[in-house]
Amino acid sequence: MRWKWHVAALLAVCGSPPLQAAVVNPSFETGTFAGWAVIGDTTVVSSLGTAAPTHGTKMAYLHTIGGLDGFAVPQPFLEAFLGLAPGTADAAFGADVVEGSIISQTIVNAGAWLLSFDWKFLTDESPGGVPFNDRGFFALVDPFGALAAFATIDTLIPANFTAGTGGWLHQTAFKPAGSFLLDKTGSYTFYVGVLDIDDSAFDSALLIDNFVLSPVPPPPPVVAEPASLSLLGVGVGTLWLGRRRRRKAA
Ligand SMILES: [Ca+2]
Ligand SMILES: [Ca+2]
Repeated sequence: MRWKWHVAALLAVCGSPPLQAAVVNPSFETGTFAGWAVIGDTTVVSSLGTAAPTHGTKMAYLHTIGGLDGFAVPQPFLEAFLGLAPGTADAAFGADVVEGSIISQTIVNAGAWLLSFDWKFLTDESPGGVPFNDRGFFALVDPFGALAAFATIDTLIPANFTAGTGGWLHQTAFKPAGSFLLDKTGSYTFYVGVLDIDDSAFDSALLIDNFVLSPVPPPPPVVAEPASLSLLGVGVGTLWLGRRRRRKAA
């Protein structure tokens, strides 16, 4: 998938989120979207039915309905927010994007870091249904405007779902979305959102929490292979026996 991202255009459209060397408000514990750019219907909650934050006491809640702090917005507004050229969201997502809600943040990167977070997808669509494959998505855009990582959580696999909560018919587990590499120097922008696909008759939602930037772990230390260890053991044993013999002979 090749997306044409225009981060500069994005910043012009939705205002410039502050640049920072870490994720600001990474677990939504302020109870707000401080540090984030948002579009659509987004809010911060302490719980949703039986669903609880995976870190702290707050989490982000995005959905494709209207009525909380705003309304899910149609495709042209999503494209502007994402820095996509008008009319290109369908090609970018490989589906008929109808409406949605997205949050975003920009990080100034130096060195090599892994970005991770948790998400839970909830839907009134029937899991396994095609079309109407609503989805949550994550997109990471590197300092050169290229798509560096992309992940989705969607309705395609019924086995991923249990009975829903918080007024939703179906839900996935609240699980890690993955670890995404930032290894170029400069500004990365990442987006997490939920999209209504094909129509707006049945809605979907996304719970998001616990953004963490971790240093890329160093390569594991080189350990001697078992064969080498046994050879070393033989050598030490021989040496010890040799000394013993010499001492006895003396
Ligand atoms: Ca939290
Ligand atoms: Ca839908």
